[in-house]
Amino acid sequence: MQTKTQKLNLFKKVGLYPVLCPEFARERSLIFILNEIAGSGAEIVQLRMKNNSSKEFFKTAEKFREITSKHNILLIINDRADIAMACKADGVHLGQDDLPPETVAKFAKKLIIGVSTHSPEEALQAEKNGADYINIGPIFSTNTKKNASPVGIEMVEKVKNIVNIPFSVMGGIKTAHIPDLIRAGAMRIAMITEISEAENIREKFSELQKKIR
Ligand code: 3NM
Repeated sequence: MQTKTQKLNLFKKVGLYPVLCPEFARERSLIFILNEIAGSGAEIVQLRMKNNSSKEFFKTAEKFREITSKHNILLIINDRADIAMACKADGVHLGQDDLPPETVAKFAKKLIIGVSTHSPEEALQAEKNGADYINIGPIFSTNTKKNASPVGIEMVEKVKNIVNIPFSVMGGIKTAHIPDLIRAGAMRIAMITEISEAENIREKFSELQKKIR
């Protein structure tokens, strides 16, 4: 079992950050997609299940833990610190309406805590409240998260100058956006549909990894 510091060191090295949800999988199972990216050298994966029961979420999380452990992949659970702890994940990713990071940090001492942020103010607040990393987004408009306005690449430049914790970027990011995002200072690029809805997931994953590294 790794310490939180060891997990955070691995997190800092992450380039591509795939997020898997059943709704954006083109009818393929999440386990199939996870195996595809695990075989392509994934370093991290986030499991996001917004429309399933707690039991279904937990059962899938347990399977994810088994596979990610075999491949030394960091496992982050979306929204649910309880499920993250129950399946022995490496971290939890919290939205603005989930438990606050400072609360989760009190009872989940070994979890990496990520927080979704949508403005410089939220980014600063998340850092102050004990987030280990933040996500900045949505960078571009996306059908995956329809009710949020895009913040643009300018937000990356702003936030990177004011926070000291690592950050990822997400939202509407496609392969062609990567060079501009890297130029703006983004080192960790999170994606749902560009990866999970790709015809050939392994091929897409390798292409993205090459662009990021
Ligand atoms: N959260 P895609 S953007 C789930 O900015 C989610 O907090 C975001 O999906 C945020 O890569 C987003 O398919 C959708 O656009 C990301």
